[in-house]
Amino acid sequence: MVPSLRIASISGGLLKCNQNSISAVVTRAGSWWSHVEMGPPDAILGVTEAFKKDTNPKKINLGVGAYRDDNGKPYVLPSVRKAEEKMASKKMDKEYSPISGAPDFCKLSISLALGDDSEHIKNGLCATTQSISGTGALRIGAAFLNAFFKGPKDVYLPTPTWGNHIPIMKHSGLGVKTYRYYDPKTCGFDFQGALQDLAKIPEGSVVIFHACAHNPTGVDPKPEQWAEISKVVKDKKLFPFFDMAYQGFASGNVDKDAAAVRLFLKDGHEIALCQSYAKNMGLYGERAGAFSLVTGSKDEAAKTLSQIKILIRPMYSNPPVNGSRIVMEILSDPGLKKEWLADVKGMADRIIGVRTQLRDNLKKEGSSKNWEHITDQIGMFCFTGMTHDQVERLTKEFSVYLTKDGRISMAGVTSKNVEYLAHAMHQVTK
Ligand code: IK2
Repeated sequence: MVPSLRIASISGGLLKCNQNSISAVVTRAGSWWSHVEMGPPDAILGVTEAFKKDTNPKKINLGVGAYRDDNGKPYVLPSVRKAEEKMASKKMDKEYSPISGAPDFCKLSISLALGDDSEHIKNGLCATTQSISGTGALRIGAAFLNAFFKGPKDVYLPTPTWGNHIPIMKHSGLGVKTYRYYDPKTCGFDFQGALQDLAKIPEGSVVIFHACAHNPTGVDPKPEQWAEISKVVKDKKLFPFFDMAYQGFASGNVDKDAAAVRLFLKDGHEIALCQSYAKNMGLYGERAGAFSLVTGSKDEAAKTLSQIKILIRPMYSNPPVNGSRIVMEILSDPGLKKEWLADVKGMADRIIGVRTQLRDNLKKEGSSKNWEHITDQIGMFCFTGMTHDQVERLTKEFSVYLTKDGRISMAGVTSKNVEYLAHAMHQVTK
């Protein structure tokens, strides 16, 4: 009944209907969706939409965190190209993947995170599933917490945090609370504030950490600070949930960037872990990632994985195959893996290099402000400290696009646009 009513309303709006309620709705509104209001553009992806409409040849997009080469062009890693050539010659089928993805993909992913010599892996403590990139990993993790976590259903996030963390948690039915993280006075890590807030969290709660290259601030705890954080988390019996979207991208070294995760395991924590291959393999649109629980026993790992699969099945059934095949080609071939590690280091080094260039060019422009945080911060982003008004001027007067919080994606800065960017930043901040 209802579908035929809808067709009638579309083809002329003249309806004769015995169901008074439906008739009233259709007659009044003329359509099923006339009550739906326009939503705001996404805080990050909306920046790219605005950038595309700008006709200024000097325009720069520093909004979304997607790596660009020194010509400002999207970059496909040479190791990824090689993996794709190998895959093409194999003429693979397009069958469905298992619900939790290819078993080898899961094994290779958790090894990359925990290290090849991990005792946790050897002892079978990890429940790993492929996910729709890092976002999907977070969504699976949040769904699992909502279904099975015995403690409070609030998760604690750093302030600020990646813009999508809060909606993902809320969408999964969890509450969101925060702990201090960034200190605007120093443009650095508020270590004391974070420790104080973590110590006040109710026992048995979930706390989310960015494993490295914190987004949006580019501010990471130092190794000795992580050690103290781990201790507070242990004392307060908190459950640590790591989001590792940038392994390799911060320092250029995948082991160094996984140090916090590995330290927590060494300290005896059980953890949740989200991984993404968007940044470190440049597989943004392939949507390859992983979610893991590092549990207390082999039996727990098997049981939790069985429940994770039951949660995934109605969400998207099973993950896409192409991106995970690229990851498997690279991580399972020692020669290709070595080339990939060099590719990751190349990207991280270029970003570290343009940080110095931006800071130096601001000095050359005559800026008397302290821009040391540009080089102190790490990873894809620089949290510049610019105000909303300054960001607005940067966009309006100079066609430089960035998120309203003053975050710059350093990946969009090149040796060709860095002088123009420094000039624009100086003009709006002097
Ligand atoms: N977690 C964090 C902390 C992330 O930064 C991201 C990627 N964000 O990139 C877009 C931006 O901030 O400009 C993710 C998770 C999820 O990434 P993906 O789903 O692409 O793997």
